[in-house]
Amino acid sequence: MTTVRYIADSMAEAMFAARRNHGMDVRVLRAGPRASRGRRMAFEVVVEARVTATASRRAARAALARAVMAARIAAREATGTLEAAHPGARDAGALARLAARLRAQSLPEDLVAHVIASVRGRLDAAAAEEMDAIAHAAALSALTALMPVSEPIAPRGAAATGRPLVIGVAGPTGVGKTTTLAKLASIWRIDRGLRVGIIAADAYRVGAVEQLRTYGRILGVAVHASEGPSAAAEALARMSDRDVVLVDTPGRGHRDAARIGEIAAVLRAVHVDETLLVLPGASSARALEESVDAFRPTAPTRTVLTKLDESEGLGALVGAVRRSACPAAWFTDGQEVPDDIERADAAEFARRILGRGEGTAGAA
Ligand SMILES: Nc1nc2c(ncn2[C@@H]2O[C@H](COP(=O)(O)OP(=O)(O)O)[C@@H](O)[C@H]2O)c(=O)[nH]1
Ligand SMILES: [Mg+2]
Repeated sequence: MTTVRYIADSMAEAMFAARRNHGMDVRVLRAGPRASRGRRMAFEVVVEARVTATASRRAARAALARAVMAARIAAREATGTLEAAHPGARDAGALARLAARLRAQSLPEDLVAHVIASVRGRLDAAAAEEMDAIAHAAALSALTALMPVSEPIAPRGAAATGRPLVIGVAGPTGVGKTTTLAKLASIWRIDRGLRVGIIAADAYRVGAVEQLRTYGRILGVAVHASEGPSAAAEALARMSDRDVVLVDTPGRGHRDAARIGEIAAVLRAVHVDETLLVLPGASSARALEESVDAFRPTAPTRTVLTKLDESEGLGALVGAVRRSACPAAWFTDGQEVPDDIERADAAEFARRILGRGEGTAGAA
């Protein structure tokens, strides 16, 4: 058996490095303080080195990044071509193929009409052989403009503000709330060195608190469980020295108005600065709309779009985000903590809807 040793100034850092390279369920053979070298205390984690998919995933990501760059250049060139083009015939074929692609991606019908109208205006001026490329570029810019996005939240630290930034996470069951919270906690704790706290509010489901405590242990982040609004407020009071406190809430069925009211009461009790509404890609347009409406009492300020890797109908999310009136702040596209999260990018989302390949030609 091959083993790998991680040595760091803190247990959390050593464990984090090990999990980052070997995955969340790596076998830990030894973890603890290390005979001190000089005056500094060190910690070590020894894990079993199995062949993991991490390297190939990195390679795939790099390839994806190159493909995105190529698409970006192609789109820019297509736009340039359009500007230089002379008036010509309209191409119903390119528009029909584009509309079919958008419908296949569950973009709401009114938004399909909007995109097609914008594209038609630009095709009027295009030559026949470049219709699809120009339709693709025009659709890309029309779709990009339809998706509201915001900068991700960047906590400034309690020293600057005198209190923790409090961020609630709400949404239906199983959409990725707890996973997303762990990704954010990890980024802020490990990458930015902030003091992070987690409150597991109303975590009635067996295992829900345990899931958070596991992340808490790995990240060196305190996790307090609480039941009801006043207990949540007490938990927050115990974390007043933190830079940022994340409040996890249990999922509720979107028809469960009473329970959603309880979640809203908890979030009010801790005076949240922001509430993230988590919406999954792998969900129907109808279910997403119902969730957006049902969770309005929790007063969300931004959306997080999860499970983009599992969805074939991303257009439905454009409709849902617009309906919520809360811009998207992050996208997630996998289960891996903390890797599979990125800042929301409207152009990137439009590209995912249209497909990254050869334009709209083969898309229907
Ligand atoms: N494929 C994929 N799975 C995810 C993503 N985010 C979370 N999950 C998985 O979805 C399941 C439910 O996640 P969890 O965070 O417990 O959802 P919660 O009930 O909303 O807190 C877990 O198996 C996660 O690993 C994502 O972006 N992509
Ligand atoms: Mg959860």
